Amino acid sequence: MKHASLAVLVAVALTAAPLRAQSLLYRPPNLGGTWVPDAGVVQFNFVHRFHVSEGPVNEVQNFPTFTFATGVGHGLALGWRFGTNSIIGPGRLDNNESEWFVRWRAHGVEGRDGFGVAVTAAYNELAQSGDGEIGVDYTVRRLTLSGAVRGMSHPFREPDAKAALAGGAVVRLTNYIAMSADIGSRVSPATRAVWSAAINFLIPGSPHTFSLQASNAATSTIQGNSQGLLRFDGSSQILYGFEFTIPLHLKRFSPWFHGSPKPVALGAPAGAAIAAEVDMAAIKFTVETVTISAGQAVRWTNRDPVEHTVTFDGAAEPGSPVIPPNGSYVHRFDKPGTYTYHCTPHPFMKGVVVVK
Ligand SMILES: [Cu+2]
Repeated sequence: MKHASLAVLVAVALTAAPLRAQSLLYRPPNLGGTWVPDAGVVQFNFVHRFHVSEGPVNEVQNFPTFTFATGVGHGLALGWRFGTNSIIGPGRLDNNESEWFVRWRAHGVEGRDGFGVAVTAAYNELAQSGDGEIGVDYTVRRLTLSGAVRGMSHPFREPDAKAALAGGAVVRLTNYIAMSADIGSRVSPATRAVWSAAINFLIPGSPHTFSLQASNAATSTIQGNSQGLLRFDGSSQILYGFEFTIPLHLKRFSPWFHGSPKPVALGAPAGAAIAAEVDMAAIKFTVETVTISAGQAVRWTNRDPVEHTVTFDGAAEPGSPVIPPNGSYVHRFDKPGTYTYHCTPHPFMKGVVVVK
């Protein structure tokens, strides 16, 4: 039963309706990009970078940054980033960096050819700084070019406002794999420039993207992305790590709050007797093989919180539309034969109808 619930959870997490979502295939690591989640979507991105300090201790130093953002419609997003081991803080005792932001996508759609423009206003609590970014990108087929202009009222707790510039590119080698890199710097005073390079993946059949990256930037905030991390001897500190992006479609959690949905009956027995029942539960057809006579019908009932289909291999029979949770589907078989079928969203779900 434990395994069944786990299978359901995994399937719920992986069966997102639209795959269009904030994606590392359109954004190099240290650029905010122009993405804004759709209304009703909570975006959770997790960047984790680390380095191993030089001997004798060889301690791993971690630099995680969490991003939460939600779309509120009209191209607007509200978000919060939280990073630790920030280089903005006054010392090792106070180095948790928190940045609140509002982003408005003024133009364009992520992943579509053409220009995208987003304006971000932020407040960095650690630096006590009002920050802003204008992000622009241009996508043409497999290439996305990105740029950003940033302003910070108190960068790294300094008294005077300063600007930073950054630019980068993503090249999509396939629909699932991309390479990306960027470079950025504060305009003045001359501080260590920031850079990153990454290989980015879209996880097939999911809305999740993942990247493996190297960079000299610590936290992934407007300020953190504007200045490189230095070693004690003044040389650049290279960090390695990954980013994982998770869009959560709130609509998918509605069964938690609304009880079981109303039964929906699809298909029709067309005057035939229902000779076999097959439940869909725990992402499986609970009866693998049913045997009926020609002219009889089978009824499938979805007991899962996710959608399924009954799709015949080689389109031997028409097959069902999407069967919602608590929905059922009836189909009558007129010709003897062995009909193998599967579920389109979960191709590992398989069953057989033998008609004598
Ligand atoms: Cu399914």
